[in-house]
Amino acid sequence: MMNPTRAALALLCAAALTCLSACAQPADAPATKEQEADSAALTVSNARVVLPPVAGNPAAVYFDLSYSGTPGVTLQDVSVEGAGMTMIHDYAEEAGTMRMVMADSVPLGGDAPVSFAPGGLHVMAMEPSDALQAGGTAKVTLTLSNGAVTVVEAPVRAAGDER
Ligand SMILES: [Cu+2]
Repeated sequence: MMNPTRAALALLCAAALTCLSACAQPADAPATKEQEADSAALTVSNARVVLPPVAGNPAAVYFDLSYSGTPGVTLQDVSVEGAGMTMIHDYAEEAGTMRMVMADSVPLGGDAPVSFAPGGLHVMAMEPSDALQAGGTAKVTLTLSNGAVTVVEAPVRAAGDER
């Protein structure tokens, strides 16, 4: 179950998105050799989509990333088929309480894996549709700052499942 603090944060999260709807999507363009190489350099493991306890609230997406491509590249955007717009969030301590904050882009590389996990970095996917059902899968698309795109099939979990 989602604890009350987390539920409150999820609500804040939903409220925060109204002013951010102008989020730019990368244009569709043919992949260059470098982008293809960088897609190959990104390994996405343990991806999962966790549905909200209350219908209409954002779903959360977690995964582990390791990256061995061009230095200086960041994770720019994550989209979830069957959900609305997404935001990359992190938690930060502010005046003694943990608050959810925007993480616009996440640096990759340096052989250091990046983990999106409960209580830390996560993707919030707004307005998850009925297409996202616990026990099913969802297509999750990760776009890097150089345009490289990686798509993974992530299992969809119910709110009460292990996150
Ligand atoms: Cu969030």
